[in-house]
Amino acid sequence: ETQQVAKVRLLDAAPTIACFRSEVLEGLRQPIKTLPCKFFYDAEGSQIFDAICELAEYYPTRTELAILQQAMPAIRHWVGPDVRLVEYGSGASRKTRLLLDQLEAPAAYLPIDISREHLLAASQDLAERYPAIEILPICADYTQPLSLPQAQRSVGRTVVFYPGSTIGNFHPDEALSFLTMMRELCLPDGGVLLGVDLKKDPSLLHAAYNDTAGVTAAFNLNLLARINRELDANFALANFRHYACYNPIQGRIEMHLVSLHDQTVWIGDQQIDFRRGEPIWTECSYKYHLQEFAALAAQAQLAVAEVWTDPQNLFSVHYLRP
Ligand code: AVJ
Repeated sequence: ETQQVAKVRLLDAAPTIACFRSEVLEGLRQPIKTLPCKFFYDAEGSQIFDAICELAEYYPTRTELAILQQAMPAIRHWVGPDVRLVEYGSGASRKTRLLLDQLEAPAAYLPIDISREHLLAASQDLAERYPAIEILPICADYTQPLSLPQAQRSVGRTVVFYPGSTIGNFHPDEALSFLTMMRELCLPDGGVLLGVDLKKDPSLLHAAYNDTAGVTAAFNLNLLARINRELDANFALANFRHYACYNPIQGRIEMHLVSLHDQTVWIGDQQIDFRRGEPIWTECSYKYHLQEFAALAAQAQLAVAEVWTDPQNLFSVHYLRP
């Protein structure tokens, strides 16, 4: 018996080790040490992130899935037939399956993710599940300019899928540029289907980023473990503490790794000094009011065609049009 394994060709533009090293060193040499959150997602980090999505405290994933499920008939109407679906930060592509199952004969799916192994596994799975859809995975840091491959089949409009409230990882000015880029991609008659986490009781937000099982802490600390693995560094993970808090003035979760002591860390031959209590800022996750987000989209010349929320108004899904 022969087993048919669908083959997918990966377009690999992943950041090199040299890029990773220079961005890490640049971040750690700032007066306020920072590390870009995109580097959370190595093979290990992507697995830990998938575990976060299953946590009782982490409401966004299941809430967004439920919203998408409910909104599917309307989404199908907005998106229409023969679409080229482009997804940024596709990860395990779990939410995408809903779309690929229920859209009207989608022609091509282009998942873009920085995490190569994760992307390949998800793409292979999708290629087997959806033989009629052209699957074109791209491994890349999508915060950098990126040209997308042509789909073989002639396709209709381009729709961008950007779930998970990953837009919240950008500062508002960066979010605006990213929205502008997505607008250009979906011109003239496509759209952007995106998830946005909403402002709410800060204790709910606090719990979502400080789960009792410590999975989010492990996700945060994995960044240091990754630097050790890939850049010949010697971070002692026990010397850093996961710290996440909601800043209601900025409207964002801030995630940090706080040095518990005065200490020196080596990254190859580069010395980095930490004071006791000094943070490395690893992530922000902005939360929006619906009107705030609509105003940001409008600045990028995107109009909210329709917006869906859950009954508790925890999370929102927007269909934006140029
Ligand atoms: C991937 C951006 C949606 O900000 O909530 C989860 C990442 N960080 N727990 C978020 C994350 C800590 C997540 N996003």
